[in-house]
Amino acid sequence: KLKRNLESPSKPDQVISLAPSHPFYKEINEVVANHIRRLMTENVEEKVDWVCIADQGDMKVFKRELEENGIPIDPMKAVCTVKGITGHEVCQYFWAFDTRMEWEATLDLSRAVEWLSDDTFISNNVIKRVWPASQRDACFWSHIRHISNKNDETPDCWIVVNYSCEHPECPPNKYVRITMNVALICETIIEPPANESTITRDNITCKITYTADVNPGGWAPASVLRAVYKREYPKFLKRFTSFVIDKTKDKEILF
Ligand code: 16C
Repeated sequence: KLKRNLESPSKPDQVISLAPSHPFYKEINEVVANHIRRLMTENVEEKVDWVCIADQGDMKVFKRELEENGIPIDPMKAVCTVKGITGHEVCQYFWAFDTRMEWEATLDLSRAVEWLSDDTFISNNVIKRVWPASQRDACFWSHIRHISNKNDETPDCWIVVNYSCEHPECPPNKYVRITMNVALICETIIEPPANESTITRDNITCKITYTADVNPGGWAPASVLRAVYKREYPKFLKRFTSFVIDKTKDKEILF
Protein backbone atom coordinates (compact mmCIF):
# COMPACT_ATOMS: atom_id res chain seq x y z
CA LYS A 1 0.00 0.00 0.00
CA LEU A 2 2.89 2.32 0.77
CA LYS A 3 3.65 4.16 -2.45
CA ARG A 4 7.01 5.85 -2.38
CA ASN A 5 9.30 6.99 -5.09
CA LEU A 6 12.31 4.68 -5.12
CA GLU A 7 14.62 7.66 -5.42
CA SER A 8 13.37 9.13 -2.10
CA PRO A 9 16.22 9.48 0.35
CA SER A 10 15.50 7.58 3.55
CA LYS A 11 16.02 9.24 6.92
CA PRO A 12 19.69 9.06 7.91
CA ASP A 13 20.42 7.32 11.25
CA GLN A 14 21.47 10.54 12.88
CA VAL A 15 21.29 14.13 11.73
CA ILE A 16 22.10 17.10 13.92
CA SER A 17 19.39 19.71 14.59
CA LEU A 18 19.05 22.54 12.13
CA ALA A 19 21.95 25.00 12.43
CA PRO A 20 21.09 28.70 12.94
CA SER A 21 22.98 29.40 9.71
CA HIS A 22 20.63 27.18 7.70
CA PRO A 23 18.55 29.20 5.18
CA PHE A 24 15.27 27.86 6.66
CA TYR A 25 16.20 28.33 10.35
CA LYS A 26 14.71 31.84 10.72
CA GLU A 27 11.59 31.04 8.68
CA ILE A 28 10.84 27.87 10.66
CA ASN A 29 11.13 29.66 14.01
CA GLU A 30 8.95 32.55 12.85
CA VAL A 31 6.26 30.28 11.38
CA VAL A 32 6.16 28.11 14.53
CA ALA A 33 5.94 31.20 16.78
CA ASN A 34 3.07 32.61 14.68
CA HIS A 35 1.12 29.38 15.01
CA ILE A 36 1.55 29.35 18.79
CA ARG A 37 0.49 33.01 18.98
CA ARG A 38 -2.56 32.25 16.82
CA LEU A 39 -3.45 29.28 19.03
CA MET A 40 -3.47 31.50 22.10
CA THR A 41 -5.39 34.44 20.62
CA GLU A 42 -7.84 33.07 18.05
CA ASN A 43 -11.14 31.52 19.08
CA VAL A 44 -13.01 30.80 15.84
CA GLU A 45 -16.13 29.71 17.70
CA GLU A 46 -16.62 33.31 18.80
CA LYS A 47 -16.03 34.92 15.41
CA VAL A 48 -18.86 35.66 12.98
CA ASP A 49 -16.86 35.20 9.77
CA TRP A 50 -15.91 31.60 10.65
CA VAL A 51 -18.54 28.97 9.90
CA CYS A 52 -18.73 25.48 11.25
CA ILE A 53 -18.83 22.99 8.38
CA ALA A 54 -18.73 19.80 10.44
CA ASP A 55 -19.75 19.14 14.02
CA GLN A 56 -19.33 15.59 15.21
CA GLY A 57 -19.26 16.23 18.96
CA ASP A 58 -15.58 15.77 19.77
CA MET A 59 -14.59 17.18 16.40
CA LYS A 60 -15.53 20.50 14.84
CA VAL A 61 -14.28 21.91 11.52
CA PHE A 62 -14.53 25.60 10.66
CA LYS A 63 -13.78 27.62 7.53
CA ARG A 64 -13.61 31.28 6.59
CA GLU A 65 -14.56 31.96 2.98
CA LEU A 66 -11.82 33.92 1.26
CA GLU A 67 -10.83 34.44 -2.38
CA GLU A 68 -7.69 35.80 -3.98
CA ASN A 69 -7.87 36.70 -7.69
CA GLY A 70 -10.95 34.49 -8.02
CA ILE A 71 -9.22 31.49 -6.41
CA PRO A 72 -10.76 30.21 -3.15
CA ILE A 73 -8.19 30.16 -0.35
CA ASP A 74 -10.57 29.48 2.58
CA PRO A 75 -8.59 29.05 5.81
CA MET A 76 -9.66 25.91 7.67
CA LYS A 77 -9.49 25.24 11.38
CA ALA A 78 -10.45 22.08 13.24
CA VAL A 79 -10.53 21.29 16.93
CA CYS A 80 -10.95 17.84 18.34
CA THR A 81 -10.36 15.85 21.47
CA VAL A 82 -9.35 12.21 21.34
CA LYS A 83 -9.07 9.85 24.28
CA GLY A 84 -6.17 7.43 24.78
CA ILE A 85 -3.38 9.15 22.88
CA THR A 86 -0.85 11.88 23.71
CA GLY A 87 0.05 15.03 21.80
CA HIS A 88 3.54 13.67 21.29
CA GLU A 89 2.16 10.52 19.65
CA VAL A 90 -0.27 12.43 17.43
CA CYS A 91 2.42 14.86 16.25
CA GLN A 92 5.00 12.12 15.76
CA TYR A 93 2.67 10.24 13.39
CA PHE A 94 1.53 13.39 11.58
CA TRP A 95 5.17 14.30 10.97
CA ALA A 96 6.59 10.84 10.22
CA PHE A 97 7.27 10.40 6.54
CA ASP A 98 7.46 6.60 6.46
CA THR A 99 3.83 6.09 7.58
CA ARG A 100 2.25 9.08 5.77
CA MET A 101 0.69 7.00 2.99
CA GLU A 102 -0.96 4.71 5.56
CA TRP A 103 -3.38 7.46 6.63
CA GLU A 104 -3.26 9.99 3.76
CA ALA A 105 -6.20 9.17 1.49
CA THR A 106 -5.93 12.19 -0.82
CA LEU A 107 -2.44 11.55 -2.21
CA ASP A 108 -1.19 9.63 -5.22
CA LEU A 109 2.43 9.82 -4.07
CA SER A 110 4.69 11.26 -1.40
CA ARG A 111 8.46 11.39 -1.65
CA ALA A 112 11.11 12.75 0.71
CA VAL A 113 13.22 15.33 -1.12
CA GLU A 114 15.79 16.23 1.56
CA TRP A 115 16.37 15.66 5.28
CA LEU A 116 17.48 18.94 6.83
CA SER A 117 17.87 17.66 10.42
CA ASP A 118 16.40 15.14 12.84
CA ASP A 119 13.23 17.24 13.18
CA THR A 120 12.85 18.72 9.69
CA PHE A 121 12.59 17.38 6.14
CA ILE A 122 11.31 18.48 2.76
CA SER A 123 8.82 16.37 0.84
CA ASN A 124 6.78 16.38 -2.33
CA ASN A 125 3.11 15.33 -2.22
CA VAL A 126 1.20 14.60 -5.41
CA ILE A 127 -2.51 15.10 -4.65
CA LYS A 128 -5.22 12.97 -6.27
CA ARG A 129 -6.80 14.70 -9.23
CA VAL A 130 -10.24 16.24 -8.73
CA TRP A 131 -12.29 16.57 -11.90
CA PRO A 132 -12.50 18.97 -13.72
CA ALA A 133 -9.41 20.69 -12.31
CA SER A 134 -5.77 19.88 -13.16
CA GLN A 135 -3.78 17.68 -10.82
CA ARG A 136 -1.87 19.44 -8.02
CA ASP A 137 1.31 18.87 -6.05
CA ALA A 138 3.06 20.51 -3.08
CA CYS A 139 6.66 20.90 -1.93
CA PHE A 140 7.03 21.74 1.77
CA TRP A 141 9.20 21.46 4.84
CA SER A 142 7.80 19.50 7.82
CA HIS A 143 9.05 20.41 11.24
CA ILE A 144 8.20 18.84 14.62
CA ARG A 145 8.82 20.55 17.96
CA HIS A 146 8.00 20.25 21.63
CA ILE A 147 7.15 23.56 23.31
CA SER A 148 7.46 23.29 27.08
CA ASN A 149 5.58 25.69 29.34
CA LYS A 150 8.69 26.95 31.09
CA ASN A 151 7.27 30.39 31.77
CA ASP A 152 3.49 29.74 31.93
CA GLU A 153 3.03 32.10 28.96
CA THR A 154 2.80 29.30 26.42
CA PRO A 155 1.01 25.98 26.73
CA ASP A 156 3.03 22.75 26.96
CA CYS A 157 2.39 21.31 23.53
CA TRP A 158 3.73 19.48 20.51
CA ILE A 159 3.52 21.09 17.08
CA VAL A 160 4.08 20.02 13.50
CA VAL A 161 4.18 22.60 10.73
CA ASN A 162 4.03 21.78 7.00
CA TYR A 163 5.02 24.92 5.10
CA SER A 164 5.56 25.38 1.37
CA CYS A 165 9.06 25.96 0.07
CA GLU A 166 11.06 25.71 -3.10
CA HIS A 167 13.68 23.05 -3.75
CA PRO A 168 15.91 22.54 -6.80
CA GLU A 169 15.02 18.84 -6.86
CA CYS A 170 11.31 19.58 -6.81
CA PRO A 171 10.55 22.13 -9.54
CA PRO A 172 6.88 22.97 -10.20
CA ASN A 173 6.86 21.67 -13.73
CA LYS A 174 4.49 18.73 -13.90
CA TYR A 175 1.43 19.71 -11.85
CA VAL A 176 -0.22 22.89 -10.62
CA ARG A 177 1.75 23.75 -7.48
CA ILE A 178 -0.35 24.45 -4.37
CA THR A 179 1.07 26.46 -1.47
CA MET A 180 0.20 25.88 2.14
CA ASN A 181 0.78 26.66 5.77
CA VAL A 182 -0.55 23.76 7.84
CA ALA A 183 -0.14 23.24 11.57
CA LEU A 184 -1.16 20.52 13.97
CA ILE A 185 -0.85 21.51 17.63
CA CYS A 186 -1.56 19.08 20.45
CA GLU A 187 -1.96 19.40 24.19
CA THR A 188 -2.20 16.36 26.46
CA ILE A 189 -4.65 16.35 29.35
CA ILE A 190 -3.93 13.83 32.11
CA GLU A 191 -6.63 12.88 34.55
CA PRO A 192 -4.72 11.72 37.64
CA PRO A 193 -5.59 8.07 38.36
CA ALA A 194 -7.04 7.20 41.76
CA ASN A 195 -4.72 5.94 44.54
CA GLU A 196 -1.59 7.18 42.78
CA SER A 197 -1.68 4.19 40.44
CA THR A 198 0.12 4.24 37.08
CA ILE A 199 -1.28 6.43 34.32
CA THR A 200 -2.95 4.33 31.62
CA ARG A 201 -4.41 5.29 28.24
CA ASP A 202 -7.80 5.67 29.99
CA ASN A 203 -6.38 8.66 31.86
CA ILE A 204 -5.20 10.65 28.85
CA THR A 205 -6.93 12.88 26.32
CA CYS A 206 -5.37 14.81 23.47
CA LYS A 207 -6.67 18.20 22.41
CA ILE A 208 -5.84 18.76 18.75
CA THR A 209 -5.96 22.04 16.86
CA TYR A 210 -5.41 21.76 13.12
CA THR A 211 -5.15 24.76 10.81
CA ALA A 212 -4.71 24.75 7.04
CA ASP A 213 -4.19 27.81 4.87
CA VAL A 214 -4.00 26.41 1.36
CA ASN A 215 -3.79 28.21 -1.96
CA PRO A 216 -4.78 25.70 -4.66
CA GLY A 217 -2.59 27.45 -7.25
CA GLY A 218 -4.25 27.88 -10.64
CA TRP A 219 -7.93 27.82 -11.52
CA ALA A 220 -10.18 25.64 -9.36
CA PRO A 221 -13.99 25.79 -9.39
CA ALA A 222 -14.97 27.20 -5.99
CA SER A 223 -18.11 25.10 -5.53
CA VAL A 224 -16.30 21.82 -6.24
CA LEU A 225 -13.31 22.76 -4.09
CA ARG A 226 -15.52 23.76 -1.14
CA ALA A 227 -17.55 20.56 -1.43
CA VAL A 228 -14.32 18.50 -1.48
CA TYR A 229 -12.94 20.34 1.58
CA LYS A 230 -16.20 19.89 3.50
CA ARG A 231 -16.03 16.16 2.90
CA GLU A 232 -12.26 15.56 3.08
CA TYR A 233 -11.09 17.56 6.15
CA PRO A 234 -13.40 15.78 8.64
CA LYS A 235 -12.60 12.47 6.93
CA PHE A 236 -8.88 13.12 7.30
CA LEU A 237 -9.18 13.94 11.02
CA LYS A 238 -11.24 10.85 11.73
CA ARG A 239 -9.02 8.55 9.69
CA PHE A 240 -5.76 10.00 11.00
CA THR A 241 -6.73 9.95 14.70
CA SER A 242 -8.08 6.38 14.35
CA PHE A 243 -4.75 5.46 12.76
CA VAL A 244 -2.83 6.88 15.75
CA ILE A 245 -5.11 5.09 18.24
CA ASP A 246 -4.55 1.84 16.40
CA LYS A 247 -0.77 2.26 16.09
CA THR A 248 -0.30 3.11 19.77
CA LYS A 249 -2.87 0.92 21.55
CA ASP A 250 -0.39 -1.81 22.48
CA LYS A 251 2.61 0.47 22.92
CA GLU A 252 3.94 2.24 25.98
CA ILE A 253 2.56 5.78 26.31
CA LEU A 254 4.87 8.32 24.68
CA PHE A 255 4.55 11.43 26.85
O1 16C B 1 -2.53 18.06 6.46
C1 16C B 1 -2.72 17.03 5.85
N1 16C B 1 -1.75 16.36 5.25
C2 16C B 1 -0.39 16.77 5.30
C3 16C B 1 0.58 15.69 4.97
O2 16C B 1 0.41 15.19 3.71
C4 16C B 1 -0.11 18.04 4.53
C5 16C B 1 -0.97 18.27 3.34
C6 16C B 1 -1.75 19.33 3.16
C7 16C B 1 -2.44 19.64 1.89
C8 16C B 1 -3.86 19.83 2.10
C9 16C B 1 -4.63 20.52 1.04
C10 16C B 1 -4.70 19.99 -0.30
C11 16C B 1 -5.59 20.84 -1.13
C12 16C B 1 -5.49 20.51 -2.54
C13 16C B 1 -6.30 21.34 -3.42
C14 16C B 1 -6.60 20.55 -4.63
C15 16C B 1 -7.40 21.35 -5.58
C16 16C B 1 -8.32 20.50 -6.33
C17 16C B 1 -9.26 21.31 -7.13
C18 16C B 1 -10.67 20.92 -6.84
C19 16C B 1 -11.63 21.53 -7.74
O3 16C B 1 -0.18 19.06 5.43
C20 16C B 1 -4.12 16.45 5.72
C21 16C B 1 -4.78 17.07 4.59
C22 16C B 1 -6.22 16.76 4.47
C23 16C B 1 -6.71 17.40 3.20
C24 16C B 1 -8.15 17.47 3.04
C25 16C B 1 -8.57 18.23 1.78
C26 16C B 1 -7.85 17.78 0.57
C27 16C B 1 -8.52 17.92 -0.74
C28 16C B 1 -7.67 17.24 -1.76
C29 16C B 1 -8.39 16.74 -2.94
C30 16C B 1 -8.16 15.31 -3.23
C31 16C B 1 -9.42 14.55 -3.08
C32 16C B 1 -9.31 13.15 -3.41
C33 16C B 1 -10.59 12.42 -3.17
C34 16C B 1 -10.42 10.98 -2.89
